[in-house]
Amino acid sequence: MGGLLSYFKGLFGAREMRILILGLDGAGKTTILYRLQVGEVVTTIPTIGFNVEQVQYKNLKFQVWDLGGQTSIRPYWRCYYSNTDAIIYVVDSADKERIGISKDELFHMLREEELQDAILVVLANKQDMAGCMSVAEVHQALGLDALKNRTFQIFKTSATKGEGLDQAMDWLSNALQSRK
Ligand code: G3D
Ligand code: MG
Repeated sequence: MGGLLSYFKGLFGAREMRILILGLDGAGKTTILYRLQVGEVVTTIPTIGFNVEQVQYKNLKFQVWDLGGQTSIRPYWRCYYSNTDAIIYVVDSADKERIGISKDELFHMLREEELQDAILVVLANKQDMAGCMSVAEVHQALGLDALKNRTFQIFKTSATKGEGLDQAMDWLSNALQSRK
């Protein structure tokens, strides 16, 4: 079992746990999925036409797709929301132009009935890039102070350098275990 996933070992054997990794295209989601090192990433394209990447290790299932863009397919995302235990929301901290869109997508998604109990981890990714927003600036730009009744934490990461992901996954694993 690879590096990051070892944080989740206390969850193995429990019921199936579903974790969604979401965010705008280019945020770093696929990079993070591969960093989990859980064997093969399987990409499926549902008939409605968006890519869903998935890895499963024991009872842990991670699913990834891009938010934003085409609004016509948005209703179909719902097919994937049920029984979601956690959302890892990935933000490109260097993309100041689209941070507003990222915020809108996040809050749109959090309104879904099926996601009311999901734990939220926000990753302010690409912290290695010059001139990027700090974690405090990302927090502010996403309007995270408005979150209510949500188990939530934000972390700064660099997915390509592998920095910050340990802390985030450690926190998430603990949050999931305290709910098990
Ligand atoms: P997505 O799956 O959310 O669409 P990807 O995003 O994981 O495909 O990443 C998009 C691009 O950003 C990739 O570069 C990837 O290497 C890069 N990237 C991801 N995370 C980081 C990071 O923390 N820092 C930096 N500097 N780059 C990152 P390419 O060039 O392959 O398009
Ligand atoms: Mg991707």
